[in-house]
Parts: sequence; C-alpha cells; structure tokens
Amino acid sequence: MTDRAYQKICVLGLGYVGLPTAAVFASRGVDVLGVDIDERAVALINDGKVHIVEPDLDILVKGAVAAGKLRAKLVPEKADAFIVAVPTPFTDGKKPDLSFVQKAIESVATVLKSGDVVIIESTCPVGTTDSASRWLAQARPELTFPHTDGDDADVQVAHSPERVLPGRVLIELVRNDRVVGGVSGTCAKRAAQLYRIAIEGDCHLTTARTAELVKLSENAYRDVNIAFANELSLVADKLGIDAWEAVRLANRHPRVNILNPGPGVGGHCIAVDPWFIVDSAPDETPLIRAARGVNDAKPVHVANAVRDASKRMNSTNIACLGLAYKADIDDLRESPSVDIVADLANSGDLNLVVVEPHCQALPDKLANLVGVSLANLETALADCDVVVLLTDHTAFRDLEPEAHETKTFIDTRGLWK
Ligand code: SAJ
Repeated sequence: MTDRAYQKICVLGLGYVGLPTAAVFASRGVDVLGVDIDERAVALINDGKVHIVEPDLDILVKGAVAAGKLRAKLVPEKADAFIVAVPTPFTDGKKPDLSFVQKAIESVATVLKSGDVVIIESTCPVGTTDSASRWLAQARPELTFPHTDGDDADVQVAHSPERVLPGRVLIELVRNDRVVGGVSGTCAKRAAQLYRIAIEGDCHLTTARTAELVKLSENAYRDVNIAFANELSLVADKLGIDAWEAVRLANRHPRVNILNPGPGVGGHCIAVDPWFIVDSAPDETPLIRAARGVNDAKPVHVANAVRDASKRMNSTNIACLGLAYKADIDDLRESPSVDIVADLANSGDLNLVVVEPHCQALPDKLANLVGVSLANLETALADCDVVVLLTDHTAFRDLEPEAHETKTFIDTRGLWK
C-alpha cells in the first residue's frame, strides 16, 4: 500500500543496501528512481538485471522494472523522499570519508522542494545528519531546514541506519526493527511514515545523533566481542587447548555468549565503523581501539602459523581454502583471507594454491603476486602438504582432515571441529 505522501522516492546509491531498498519500495507500489554514478549498474538495472549477488534480488528487480515501478539514472529527479545509501569509507588515517554522502546530498539539493523528506541510511559519524541539513540549507537558502527551524521546517532530514546482514538482505530489510532519528521530532515521524510502507519491523523514533551512535555501537559491539574470541584463541593456542571447544563449553553458561574466533574481521562495516567512534572520542575509547588492534593482528598470526607448518612439513606447497570475508558469499572486501594469502606470498618461497568456489579469478591484490594460483579443491588437496582453511564455505565442510594423514591442516574457523 502506498502512502499518499510518498508517491515517488529517489534512492541514491544502488549498492547492496540501496538496490534492495529501491526494489522493496517499488514492489510495494511506490514509483522509485534509483540513482548511481556507475553507468554500468544503471544500464543493467534498467534492463531488469542486477550487478550484485544477493539471494532473490535479481527476481525482485526484474519484476519491479517490468512493472514500470523501478528505473535507474545517473542523477536524481524531483521526488517526495530521498534515501541516501552511499558508502562511507575511511581514509588512510582512519578518518571518516564523507565525500560520497556530501556529493549525494548536493545532488538532492538541486531537485528538493518544500514538503520533501531526506533520509541518510549510510553509516556515519555522529553529527553527519545535522551537517547534511546545513549543506542543504546552503544550497537552497529559500527553503527552511530542521537544524534552524525544527518542527516547522519546509524539508525534513533524518538518519535511519541500514542493519541488514549480507546474504539475508531482503529478509532483514523487511523484518528488522528500524531506528529512525530525526534532526527534529517531525523529521523522525515523517521518515518512519515512509518506512512503514515497506517495513514489517518496528520503527523506534529518536534523534539523528542517537541513531548515528546506535548504528556505530552495534558494529563496535560485534568487533569488540570478536576480538575477545580472537584473543582467547591466541591464549588457547599457546596453552595447547582447542579454542572452539573452550568457547562452546563456556557458552553452556546461561549468561555467557562468546563469539567464534576466526582469521580476523572482514567486510566493509565491522572493521571500519569502530574507527568512526574512536575518531569522535579518541580519549574515551581505549577498548574499541584495542579490539581493532587485536582483530587486525589476527591475519599476521595465521600467516606465521602457516609458515611454521611449512617448515615443519619441509614443504612449500600450501593450499589456501577461501578468500571471501565470510561463508558462502563472493565478497572479498577487507577480507582477512586475502591479506593472509598476500602476507604468505611475500615470504617469496611458497607455492600458494588458492581455492575460492565463488570467484572465477584471483582479485587484483593477489593476481600479480609470484607463487599464487587459483585451483579447484581436488587439485589443491592433491598438490599441497599444508592446508589452511580461511573461509568456512559450505563447499569445504565435508572435507575430512583425518582422511589425509600425511598433510597438516590449519582450521582458522573451527569448521571441522
Ligand atoms: N566473524 C568472526 N567471528 C564471529 C562472527 C563474525 O570472526 O563470531 C567475522 C566474519 O567472519 C567476518 C566479520 O566478522 O569476517 C564480519 O561478519 P559479520 O557477519 O559479523 O558482519 P557483516 O560485516 O557481514 O555485517 C555487519 C552486521 N552487523 C552486526 O551484526 C552487528 C550487519 O547487521 C550490518 O548491517 C553490517 O555489518 C553493516 O552494514 O554495518
């Protein structure tokens, strides 16, 4: 059911959050214009196709485009609401890079009219949504905005962070609760009214600044807890204890829920967002910073363990299973598995046979390194004496290390425990 206030919306940024969001609103009968700077993505979407891998997204986009409810363009058009879902990476100095958000907001400013709602879904440092309201006001001085005019403003500005898990985006987009933070109370109410067209979860209304911190806290919480598990795994290794067994048994306690140790933390969110908190309160965040350090150091620890095994086995033939940052996806961004293979390649004397069932070719970071090749599982197992499991893909689950007595297996994920 469309809400009469929202006949048409623009979604800026057609990535793994923006495109599913656009398609879900379109499937609810809203006229949706998706906007992206990537010409190839725009052309594919207008053809009813998708440029990212996410279960069922292709079907939803195809249907929405065929029904005339979803189109894509390089620039926005007039609409009733604008959802900004562009990336917010960090710079080399671990500072947030808001240039994509700022450019998207500037392009919205060119088509904005009184009564419109602008919502930022991109993860951003506290204060960004208030800044967006100021940026819009600078571009459109004849309109009023909530940072100066509060509930009486012509245009509403809000932050509602995306919280979906890659691999389950379409389910979580509709079912998860949403935090909706407004620069004013009216901003939050109007933004929630939009989400209720498509969202089954509850909308929790708050301020834009609180909503910004909520999102950052969620990912920092996970990072800190994974760091705890990773630190425990180093302790367990040193003491000759199976870390996954220790975690599993500790979790039998009714108030303990330790996460799983792994080769490090990848993806474009959990390894990045904690730095946005550290940047805004550096003196108050020793724990969050330390957790980042523990998780970032884990790939080096794994690479050293592989080099030790190679020496013990007197063999330089190493099978590396998995490159993606987590199981059963093709996403290699910030993946510790890629970093570990690159680190091992820098040793100079190893023959690294990589198996990644979700990729047809090695990523740029590995493609030109000496001694790294891509192979299937059978070839890698036949040719290598050390086997390191880096990503817990289902395709590796049935491999039985005990059936290969002459090889050394390093299981960084606890998949075969
Ligand atoms: N990991 C572990 N041990 C664990 C759990 C995860 O080592 O017990 C590793 C994974 O292997 C991976 C990394 O952490 O390398 C992150 O994976 P993830 O599944 O925890 O999270 P993401 O990055 O795919 O998605 C997260 C989600 N946030 C939370 O669960 C708090 C998702 O809900 C957010 O929408 C997303 O970040 C985002 O966009 O911010």
